[in-house]
Amino acid sequence: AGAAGVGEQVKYEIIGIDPGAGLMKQTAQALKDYGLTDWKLVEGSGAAMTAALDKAYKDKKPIIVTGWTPHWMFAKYELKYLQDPKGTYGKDEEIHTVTRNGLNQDAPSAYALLDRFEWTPDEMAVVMSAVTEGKKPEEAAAQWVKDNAAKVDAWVKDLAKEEGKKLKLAYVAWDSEIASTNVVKQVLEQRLGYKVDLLQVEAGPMWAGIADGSADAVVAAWLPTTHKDYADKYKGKFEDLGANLKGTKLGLVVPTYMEITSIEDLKT
Ligand code: PBE
Repeated sequence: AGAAGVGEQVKYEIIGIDPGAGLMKQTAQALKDYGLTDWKLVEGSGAAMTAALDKAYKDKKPIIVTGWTPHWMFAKYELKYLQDPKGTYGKDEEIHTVTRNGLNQDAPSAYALLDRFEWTPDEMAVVMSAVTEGKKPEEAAAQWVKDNAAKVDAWVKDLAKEEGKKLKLAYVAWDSEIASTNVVKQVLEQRLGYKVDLLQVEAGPMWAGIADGSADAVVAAWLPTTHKDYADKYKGKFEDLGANLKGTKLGLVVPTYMEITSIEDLKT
């Protein structure tokens, strides 16, 4: 059996995530670009997507999900990205740190730490895996900070403590961002004395919060493509501190036991 029938096997459904995610917009665009008019993108959440994947995988059933790297699912399951010959999912994507305007004046040490915060997909994977295995995100992040003291030392070098000062970090409950946001919170609290609140929101409110100043910073901005609409909408109302992680990827993901290799194979 080849590609034929894959649509019927999965009921012409692609398992998506939260509707505000850039990945959802890109996938809606992919359905257009590849002429997949019969297909439906199912809205849900990151957690619902991985639950559906887990269930299908255990039964060796076909499934197509929207996926991204870094993500623990690539370590837990044997998966592959479907090729994207039309380039709908962009390339050279990075995760950026973005702050509200004026944070530099109001919380200079936090701002400097946020500017220096940068890590690798492998480092993020350590935190993500611990969370998947049942650790609380806060504990997993605290453990990582403890185990990577030298790296953290460099991030906070020569920065003054700002004991008791409050800071709000907004994020979306994507597994990658749960990891990064919790690590930054731990560093701000343990090393710089801040009192950090985490605001878990959808992608739209996350960007709106930075633009209107109700949130101080996010380490969850995927640029230049995935969150382009948000970045364009709030241009001038936030500060982009650059990449905190490089080596990302987005697209349609399937278990390797499925024979299809390209998004084009869905059009049969
Ligand atoms: N993601 C994970 C997000 C950014 C981080 C790829 C699901 C998005 O699509 O907006």
